Amino acid sequence: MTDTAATDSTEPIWHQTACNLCSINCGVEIKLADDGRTFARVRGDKANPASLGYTCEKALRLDHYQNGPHRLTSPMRRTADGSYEEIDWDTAIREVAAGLAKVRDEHGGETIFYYGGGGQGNHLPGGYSGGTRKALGMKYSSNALAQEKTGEFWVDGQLFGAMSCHTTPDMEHTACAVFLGKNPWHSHGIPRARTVIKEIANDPDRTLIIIDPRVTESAELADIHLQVRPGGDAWLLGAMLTILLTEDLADRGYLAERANRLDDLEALLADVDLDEWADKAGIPLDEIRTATRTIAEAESCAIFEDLGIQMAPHSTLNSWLEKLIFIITGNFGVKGGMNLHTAFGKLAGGGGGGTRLTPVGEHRILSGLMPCNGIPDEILTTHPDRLRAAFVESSNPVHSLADSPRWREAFEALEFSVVVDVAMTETGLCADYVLPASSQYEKAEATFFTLEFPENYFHLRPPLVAPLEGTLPEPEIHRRLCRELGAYSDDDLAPLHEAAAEGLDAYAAAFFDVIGANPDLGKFLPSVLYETLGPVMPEGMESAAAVWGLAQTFVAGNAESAARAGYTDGNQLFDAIITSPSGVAFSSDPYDVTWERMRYEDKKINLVVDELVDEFRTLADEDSRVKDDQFPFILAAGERRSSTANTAMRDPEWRRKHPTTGLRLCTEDAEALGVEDGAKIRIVTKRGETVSNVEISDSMRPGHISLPNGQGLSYPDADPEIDLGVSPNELTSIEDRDWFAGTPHHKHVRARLERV
Ligand SMILES: Nc1nc2c(c(=O)[nH]1)N[C@H]1C(S)=C(S)[C@@H](COP(=O)(O)OP(=O)(O)OC[C@H]3O[C@@H](n4cnc5c(=O)[nH]c(N)nc54)[C@H](O)[C@@H]3O)O[C@H]1N2
Ligand SMILES: Nc1nc2c(c(=O)[nH]1)N[C@H]1C(S)=C(S)[C@@H](COP(=O)(O)OP(=O)(O)OC[C@H]3O[C@@H](n4cnc5c(=O)[nH]c(N)nc54)[C@H](O)[C@@H]3O)O[C@H]1N2
Ligand code: SF4
Ligand SMILES: [Mo]
Repeated sequence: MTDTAATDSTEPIWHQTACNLCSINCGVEIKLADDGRTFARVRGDKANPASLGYTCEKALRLDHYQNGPHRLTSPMRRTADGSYEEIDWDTAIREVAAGLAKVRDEHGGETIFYYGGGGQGNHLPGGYSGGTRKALGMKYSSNALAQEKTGEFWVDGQLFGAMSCHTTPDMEHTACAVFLGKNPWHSHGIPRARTVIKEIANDPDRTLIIIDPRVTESAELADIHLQVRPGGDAWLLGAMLTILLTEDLADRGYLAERANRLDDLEALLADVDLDEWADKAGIPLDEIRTATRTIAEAESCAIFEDLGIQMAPHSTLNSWLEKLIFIITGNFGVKGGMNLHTAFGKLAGGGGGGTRLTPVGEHRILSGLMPCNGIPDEILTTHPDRLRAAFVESSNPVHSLADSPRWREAFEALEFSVVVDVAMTETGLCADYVLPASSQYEKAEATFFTLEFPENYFHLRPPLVAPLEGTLPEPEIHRRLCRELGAYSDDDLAPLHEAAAEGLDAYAAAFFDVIGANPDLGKFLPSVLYETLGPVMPEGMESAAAVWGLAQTFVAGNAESAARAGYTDGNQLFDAIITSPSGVAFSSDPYDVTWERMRYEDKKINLVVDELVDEFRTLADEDSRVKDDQFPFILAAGERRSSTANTAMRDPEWRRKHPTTGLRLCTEDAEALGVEDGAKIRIVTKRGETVSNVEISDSMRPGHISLPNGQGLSYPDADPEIDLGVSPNELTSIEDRDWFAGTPHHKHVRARLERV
C-alpha cells in the first residue's frame, strides 16, 4: 500500500485512492479511524492529474459503501424454502462450478449468459471473469452500457467507420458547451464538472447551453436553456440542422474536405417545416434559431449527449442528429470540439455492428452486448436455444433493468444462477448462489473509463484496507473457478512462473513464446497473468497483473500517444502506473490525430446513416404533443440527484442530510391533483404501480414528473425515519425500447397519478 508520509507518527495517514460513485472516479485521500477500517475523513486528492483535488459532496460519505451491515461475509446458497444458508468457500466454488458445468454439458456453454462485470466501478476485478467465461464456453453477455450507449456506439461506427471511434467533448477548451439530456451538475460525466461548467457560464466569451425539459441545477447556470418537451429532441435537432444548412451557418469548406454525402443529407432535410417542428419540440422557433446561431458562430463547440436522449424516444436517431450538429459546424477533430480518444483497455465500443443476433429474439448485438430489454424474452420461452443460466457480477439487473417483475420471473425460470456482489441485492435474492466480493477499497482497483482527450489518464489504486473476513476479490474467485473447471494445470503455468521470478523483462520475453506454444492458455489470460505475475506484484496488488498486460498492448498499439506522454515501452508505462498512487497521464495527442483514427479508408465522415433515414421521415407525421388520456404524465424514471449512485449505495443513512427520494412535479400539477409537498401519491403505468412521496418542484414542466434512480433498496436495520424511495423499474416495461438498439425509454414512461 502506498501512502503519503505522515508528518509525525501519531498523525493518521492519508491514503490515496478514488471515489467509486460515478464514472469520473475523482482522486480522493482517505484517513482511517483507529479501528483501521472506518473512513474517518475523505478529501480531494490534489495530486490526481485528472481531478486535481475536485470532488462532489458524495465522496465524503463513502464509508456508507465500505462499512455497513449490507456487506456479505459468507457465500450463500438458496434452500428449498427460498431462504439462504451460509456455506464455506470450497463448497461454494465446487457447487457453482458444477452447476454451471452441468448446464454447459447438457445445453451448451452459450446458454449461460454473463451480466455486468463492472458498472461505475469494479473495472479491474471485472476483467478477470474472462477465464471463467472461456472455461464454460459462454458466448452471450451484456451490461449497463447496452441500455444507454450502444445506439450511440453504433452511430459512431456509421459516421466514422468503426464503433470504436468514440467521440469525447473537449469541454475544458470549448467556447460553447452543449449538454443534451444531461445534467452535469449532479451526474458529472466530465472531470471537475461543476468547476468547468461554472467557468464556462461565467466567461462572457463562452456559452453554456443546456437542453433539458427540467430546469436542472445545470440549466440554472446556463446562458441558454432550451426547455424541450420530453421526447421532443428529434424535432429540435432536426430543426437545428435545417437552420444550419439553410441559413448559411454550415462550415461548407470543412464539409467539402472532410465529409461525404452532404447532398443526400440536405435532400432529407428539405421538407422540414420549421414552425411545426419547433412546436413539436416545445420551444419557440426564435429561441432555437438563437441557440443554433450561437453554436455555429462560436470559435468551437462540444456536445455531451446522455440519458435524456439515450433513454427517450428516437434515441439512436437522436445520437445521429446530435453528431451531425458538431460535424456540420466543423467541430470534429478540432480544439474545443469533439475528438477520438485513446483507451487504456476497451470497456466497450468495439465489437460487431449488429450482424450477430441473440439466439431467440434475434436482436442486434451491438458492441458485443445483448440489448438488456430483450434478455428476459431470451429466457422465458420454450425455444431450444434459450438462455438457461446466468452469471451476474457487480451489477443488479433485477433492480436496474426495465420491468423488475419480469426479471424476477426470468430468474425463477433459469436452471442455475450465481451473483457475485458485496451485498445481498435484489438480484442476489433471485439467485441460487451469492458469492461475497471484497469491496473496491479492499482490493486493487482501477477505472477503465479512460475517455479523456487530448491527455488521457489511468489510475490504479492499491487496496486501502484488508478484505473483509469471508470475502474474496473477484480475481481470486475466478482463479478458483477456472481451476475447479480444469481450465489449465500447474504444468501449463510452470514456464511463466519461472520467467516471473526473473523480473518483468524476462516475463515479457517469455510470455509471447509460452502463449504462442500453448494457445489454449491464452484463452484464460487474465487468470493466467494473475497466477503467474500476480505473486511478484507488490502485496495486495496481485490483480495488477492484468494492467501489466494492458500496458504492453497499449504501447504496442499507440506508440506515438504513449511516447508523447513519456512512455516508450510497456514495462516503463507499467512501472509508472504501479508507482503512482494518484494516477498518470498515459496518453497525449495533438487534435488532428482524430483524423488518423477515422476508420473509413478516405478518412472522411459519412453523413447519412441509411438505416435511420426512414425513421427520420416518420417525424413529419408523428406528433409528440398528443397526450395519452389514460396516462397523461411523462415520467422520467431514474433521475440523477445529489444522493443517488445507481445501487452502489444501499445505506439510506447516507442521504439523511440530502433526502431526495420523492416524485417531483410542478405546483400547477400538484394543485390540479390536490396534493401537497410530502404527501403520498400513487404512480400507475401500464406495467405496474407504486406509492411515492411527493416533492413539489417548479423545475419540472407541467405534465413532466420524475423519480430518482437507484432507490427502493433493502437494507438491514434501516432507520424507519428515512424514506427508502421507490424502485423505478417496477414501473417500466421491456417493450418501451428503441427499435434499432433495444435501449430502454426510461425517461419517457407514460403514467397516471392518483391521490392515496
Ligand atoms: N449523482 C449521480 N451521478 C451519477 C449517477 C448516479 O446514480 N447519481 N449515475 C451515473 C450514470 S450510470 C450515468 S449513465 C450518468 C447519467 O447522467 P445523466 O444523463 O445526466 O442523468 P439523468 O439525470 O438520468 O438524465 C439527465 C437529464 O435528462 C433529462 N431529460 C429527461 N427527459 C428528457 C428528454 O426527453 N429530452 C432531454 N433533452 N432531456 C431529458 C432529465 O431532466 C435529466 O436532467 O450519471 C452518472 N452520474
Ligand atoms: N429506470 C431506470 N433504470 C436505470 C437507469 C435509469 O435512469 N432509469 N439508469 C441505468 C444506468 S445508466 C445504469 S449505468 C444502470 C446501473 O445498474 P447496474 O449496472 O445494475 O449497476 P449498479 O446499480 O451500480 O449495481 C452495482 C452492484 O455492484 C455491487 N458492487 C459494488 N462494489 C462491488 C465490488 O467491488 N464487487 C462486486 N462484485 N460487486 C460490487 C453493488 O452492491 C451493486 O449491487 O442502472 C440503469 N437503470
Ligand atoms: S464526481 Fe462526485 S460521485 Fe463522481 S467520482 Fe467525483 S466525487 Fe465521486
Ligand atoms: Mo449509466
